[in-house]
Amino acid sequence: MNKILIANRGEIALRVMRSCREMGIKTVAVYSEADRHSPHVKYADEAVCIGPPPSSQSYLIGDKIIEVCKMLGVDGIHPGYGFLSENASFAAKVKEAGIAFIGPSPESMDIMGDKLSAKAAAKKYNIPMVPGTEGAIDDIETAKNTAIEVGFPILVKASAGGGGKGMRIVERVEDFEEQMKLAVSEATSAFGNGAVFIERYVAGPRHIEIQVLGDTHGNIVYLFERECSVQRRHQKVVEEAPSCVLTPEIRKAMGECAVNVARACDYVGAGTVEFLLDENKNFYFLEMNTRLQVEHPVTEQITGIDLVKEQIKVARGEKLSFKQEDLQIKGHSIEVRVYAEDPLNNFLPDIGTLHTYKTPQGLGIRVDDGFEEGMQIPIYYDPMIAKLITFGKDREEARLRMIRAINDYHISGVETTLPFCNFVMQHEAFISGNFDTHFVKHYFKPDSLQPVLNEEELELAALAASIALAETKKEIPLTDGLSQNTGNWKANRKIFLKG
Ligand code: MV4
Repeated sequence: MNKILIANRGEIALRVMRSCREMGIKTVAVYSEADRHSPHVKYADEAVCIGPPPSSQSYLIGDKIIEVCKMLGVDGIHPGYGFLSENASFAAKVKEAGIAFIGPSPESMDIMGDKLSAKAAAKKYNIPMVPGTEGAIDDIETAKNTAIEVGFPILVKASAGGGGKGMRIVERVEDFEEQMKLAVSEATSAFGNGAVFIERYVAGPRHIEIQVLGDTHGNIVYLFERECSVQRRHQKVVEEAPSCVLTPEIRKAMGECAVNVARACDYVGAGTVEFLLDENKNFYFLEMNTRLQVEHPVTEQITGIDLVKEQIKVARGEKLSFKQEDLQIKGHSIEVRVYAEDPLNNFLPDIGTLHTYKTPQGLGIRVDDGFEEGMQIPIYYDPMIAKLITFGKDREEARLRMIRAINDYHISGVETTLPFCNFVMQHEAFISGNFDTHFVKHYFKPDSLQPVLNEEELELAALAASIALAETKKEIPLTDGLSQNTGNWKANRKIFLKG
């Protein structure tokens, strides 16, 4: 493979290109008119504009991207995540054009793209799954009986959904019929497929996913887990590896199940198998994501494996160069997603210009970003500015390093989720590891971001303020410690008077 086109933008396009360059492979960027000056365009060996800013007119036009490949003699396409990455018909067209799709086969994508067919495939390998209906519901009365059997509350899920889309909790049998019908009509309009099924609702679960990697020779390994429980409305906020709740035995059992799920669809390339872990540490297979995920860097940090390089080697038909026994977890890694969103304003996207943009540096810090100082954040795409990743010998070192890195990250011009990430890092539940998917809902209120002082601290602060005032005869600015992320958090607290 001599030339790879990256059918994506931003940080992931850059991240893929870096691995290509290390492998001596030429890179081609595609970009929309909104991304003309983006780092991924500058970094690539060649770059082609494929259309206007909306992704429906650029990054999602598979045929145009294939045309570019033919024009420039490209022999592989890396889809990144999002956009065309899980589009089986695009993968098939790429293959037909004689170009390698750096990802799984269209058949694997089809099986795993539908939750019911994914569960049916997994069932052959005795993978633990949440009790519920086996196929799509076609008869309300039968479904109601199943719901009574598994016990309320239950979840109605759309088979074509995923990532939380098309899910409904039903608390009482009286509500079942109405909620079911609503779920079917929602699924029909959102996915063009009204198939829904039932599962028992697992309350307060942890979301743990396993990274897998398969080659074209039938070898599949697992690269351990990522803990992704800290999320807000199905949007992951913090991810880490390893999870602090898995024992070596559960890790091995989950890893082997994940490999079997991959085997169930003859998986090739990098993929992720999602599980729920309940309070008693029982795990249940949920779905498989057939792409490289946003949070893949934490796995790279703890295993030392470049997942993009492995994807490319597998796409070239090479055998995996390591076996399961060769893999081990070294250290701990945490990732936070830095979004241009305002945590004080219900995480509303805050688009604008990055007037200041200084990234943290030093041992154990990795920043995967796709922006530079002075750039505008386009309104057309996901508002993620960067992924901030730390690595340490253990969880506490990675966590303290993350707090340091967040404080060394200077962004002005847009509000970001950095203060929110800092809140998570300092929260007792995160520190102890005792949290689940309801972390944000349970603990976060916009007030949490304002450093509130206790009585004694307030008196001291007032005293300090009066002394300072007397000395300088200048007003001391009250800071909420949030509007700017300059300097360290503690120093930034200065004085905050409630009310
Ligand atoms: C569940 C569940 C509880 N019980 N299934 C949401 C995303 C999708 N992948 C599956 N999801 C869930 N499925 C049963 N039977 C709770 C969730 C869920 C969740 C899962 C992972 C991460 C965050 C979540 C937030 C809310 C609900």
